[in-house]
Amino acid sequence: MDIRYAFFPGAAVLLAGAIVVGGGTCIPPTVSPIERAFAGCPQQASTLSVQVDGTGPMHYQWRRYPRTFPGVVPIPNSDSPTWTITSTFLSDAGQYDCIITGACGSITTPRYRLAVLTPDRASTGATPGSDGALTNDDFIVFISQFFEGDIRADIGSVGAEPLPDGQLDNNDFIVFIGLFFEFPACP
Ligand SMILES: [Ca+2]
Repeated sequence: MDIRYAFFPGAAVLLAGAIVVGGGTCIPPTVSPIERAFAGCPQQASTLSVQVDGTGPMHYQWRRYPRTFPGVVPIPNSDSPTWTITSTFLSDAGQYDCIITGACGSITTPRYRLAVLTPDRASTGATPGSDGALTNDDFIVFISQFFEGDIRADIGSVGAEPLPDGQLDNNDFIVFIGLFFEFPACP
């Protein structure tokens, strides 16, 4: 008697939930715009963000694609539509995405690019790594990054905009030269 009494209220709750979903009111997450690029300045905060529509609550998992090895690495404590690097270094340049899970599905964004707008890429002897000074060594390291297809050299897009576009071309050189001669300015 007691067991049967307890069972029916539970069944009623499940049925009510199914009606809401079947009624078309629950919308899977979508992101807009699809493609996004970001740029950060050295030792300043950089923020990546995603704009989502759909039925919440929404949960977010940002991920990073490491530059030096294959695979994708989840970023801890990143359950937010924005993810901020509190102090940005050249090593943060690269590709990121975000898995968004809503009430009725999940979506993974395309890879977003983050450029770090620093001309300080070398120390004495053209050794990679910043040293707070701007010299010929920084040109040498930037040029070698460029010709090696290193994602850290992708700092310019069409019109010499200081944003990464996945291409290594003249725009990256123009942005680098601008950063070099205006050091320490960063847009
Ligand atoms: Ca570029």
